[in-house]
Amino acid sequence: MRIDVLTLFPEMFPPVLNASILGRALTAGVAEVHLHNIRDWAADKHSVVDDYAYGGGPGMVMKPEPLAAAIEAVRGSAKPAGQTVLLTPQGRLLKQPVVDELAVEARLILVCGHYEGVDERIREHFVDDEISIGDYVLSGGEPAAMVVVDAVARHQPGVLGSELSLEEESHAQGLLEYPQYTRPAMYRDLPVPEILLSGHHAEIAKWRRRQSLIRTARRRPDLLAKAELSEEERRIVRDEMAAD
Ligand code: 4H7
Repeated sequence: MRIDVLTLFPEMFPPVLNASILGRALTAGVAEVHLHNIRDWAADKHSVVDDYAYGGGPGMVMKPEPLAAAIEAVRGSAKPAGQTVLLTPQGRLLKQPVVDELAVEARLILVCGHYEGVDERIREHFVDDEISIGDYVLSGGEPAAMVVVDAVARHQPGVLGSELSLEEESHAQGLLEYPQYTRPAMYRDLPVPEILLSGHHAEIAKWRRRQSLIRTARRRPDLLAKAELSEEERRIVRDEMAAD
């Protein structure tokens, strides 16, 4: 997969992209990220990319010409062109199914807005999709683009964890993950749950499933509406919700 990022601040990306599992995946060539500075497409000698808002009001708006030129140039630089996505608080919310949808594309162009936003004609005519990573405001789209790159790269074959089937991944099932422990078995006076040391794999699987259900019922009951649960699992959830 190839991801092109259009931004006024390309220097924000390498420290994040080169670290950890994501860094290893990109170095291994599992996905390519190409960074482009929108300012390189500004036409005037001062490389102006923003202007006052028509109708007045505070703050500046990203001018259409440099953005449109950047999108057209980058779209033309590889085939197939792929989806052009603007990161914006007004986009559709990024959930795992949206990540899965983006992850199967051969190419993605991520557009990062700044100032008070981008000229509406860009959204309408140069962008295929608008995505929000959550209901909060950022000063620029860059952190949101990094979230998309990370979430999408995890799905590429060869990335640690990507061989886990969607069946197995708890979030894909609409449940929160079970609690994790590692050595030592006793840390200060805090023991690891006995069952995890028992070697009884079937019992451990049952315990973990139960923990996922209890956690989801307590912390994210909204997720349970879509989760596929057995009758026994529904009973566990009911009991947990009643135990206040
Ligand atoms: C495009 C349009 C994404 C990009 C407007 C981006 C939150 C998210 C931005 C804006 C983002 C998200 C400009 C709107 C600055 C807010 C104060 C960049 N914020 N902005 N305004 N939730 N900001 O995914």
